[in-house]
Amino acid sequence: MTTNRTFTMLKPDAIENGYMGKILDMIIQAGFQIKAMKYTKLTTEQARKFYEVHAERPFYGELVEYMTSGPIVAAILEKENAVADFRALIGATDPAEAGDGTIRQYYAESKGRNAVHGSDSDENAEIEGRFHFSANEII
Ligand code: IDP
Ligand code: MG
Repeated sequence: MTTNRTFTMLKPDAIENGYMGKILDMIIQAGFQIKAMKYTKLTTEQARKFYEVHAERPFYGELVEYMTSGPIVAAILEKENAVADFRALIGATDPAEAGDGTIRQYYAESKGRNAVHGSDSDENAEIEGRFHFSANEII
């Protein structure tokens, strides 16, 4: 069941810049079904935990600060081949390298403030979805 799901966040820059509706529309038009969704703001503790894997990277502090700087939209998405197809839809981490028609090409500001998160594996999709949603919040 979880193999066809991925997890996303519309990041603070995307919300701040008024792209929430446009990005959600691209996600829906690309065939993803929303299985859970919330508009929320991460605490420092949540952001540190979510990005724990990057704790040793030089940008970790900046990343945590950015991800707690404003509201986000968190969502679990379902589609065949969800993880890979969603990574294709969002494009490369750095918008300068993101392909034509990708969400990051259209809406990201920079490699750090890059508008949207997408899980990188089925396993992480499951972990990240559970981090943000309890079972009764998932449709
Ligand atoms: P991804 O979001 O494309 O999977 P990751 O390498 O997993 O990229 O990095 C997680 C997040 O950390 C990125 O989306 C971005 O917000 C931030 N980040 C990654 N590399 C840099 C960097 O070199 N400078 C600042 N922030 C970065
Ligand atoms: Mg990643």
